[in-house]
Amino acid sequence: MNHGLQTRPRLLTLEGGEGAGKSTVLAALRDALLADGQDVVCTREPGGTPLAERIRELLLAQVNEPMDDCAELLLVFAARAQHVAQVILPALDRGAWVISDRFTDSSYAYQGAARGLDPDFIAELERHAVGIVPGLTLLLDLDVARARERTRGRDLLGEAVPDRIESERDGFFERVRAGFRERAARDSGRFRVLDASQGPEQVATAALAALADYRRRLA
Ligand code: Z5A
Repeated sequence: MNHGLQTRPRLLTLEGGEGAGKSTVLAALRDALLADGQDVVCTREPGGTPLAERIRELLLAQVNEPMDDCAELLLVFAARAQHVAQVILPALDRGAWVISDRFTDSSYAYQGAARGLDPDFIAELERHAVGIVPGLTLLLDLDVARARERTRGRDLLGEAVPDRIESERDGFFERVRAGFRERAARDSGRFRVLDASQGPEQVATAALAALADYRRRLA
């Protein structure tokens, strides 16, 4: 499945639909690694560098012009190429752990499974513009109705206004979820699927157990 790609064991990624709790889990993983004296870099996609964050703004802005699906895919990969070159590879090369809130699996799920773009084309971009895969990916799996409840609660608190992608219909997010689950099933050595419908503490405990198990296997 990883033809032409290099697995980087210290690259950890969090994946899942909106509101699955990735940011919450990322903080728990970071704290555990820091407590163990490790060098840790936390980052996110789309974004992670000033230029890539500007591409993120383009991707998420609600503007009065529909974004072409292929333009969306290429923007996501432009941001990722910059992120990998400027942040991820330098950190990995000095021996740090990198935890990224989303990475290439999101492109297969959102632009591939949900938008319907050719996964072989995505794989081609991955080979040329990214070149690496994480050693461990935690998929926070949550049904769409529950994810909606969580993000609606946050929006009502005035913390956020739905962006261009969040404004998609439920069918889109069902396809995103199915896309992630299919990738996890096909690459079970790299993925750990966590039940994200549990409370934050239980999800964090499961994520920490997955990390501890992974580190034991690496040692
Ligand atoms: N995108 C793409 O299309 N292609 C790509 O290649 C990439 C991305 C990389 C921005 O990503 C968008 O870019 C995203 C996919 C697309 N669009 N969507 N949808 P993002 O990661 O910035 O956006 P997001 O996934 O929507 O972020 P999020 O809503 O913040 O999700 P989260 O980080 O997984 O959740 P959270 O912030 O930790 O928690 C959300 C809320 O739920 C918050 O109020 C928490 O307090 C609460 N929460 C968290 N965990 C729990 C549990 N366990 N129980 C109850 N409540 C909880």
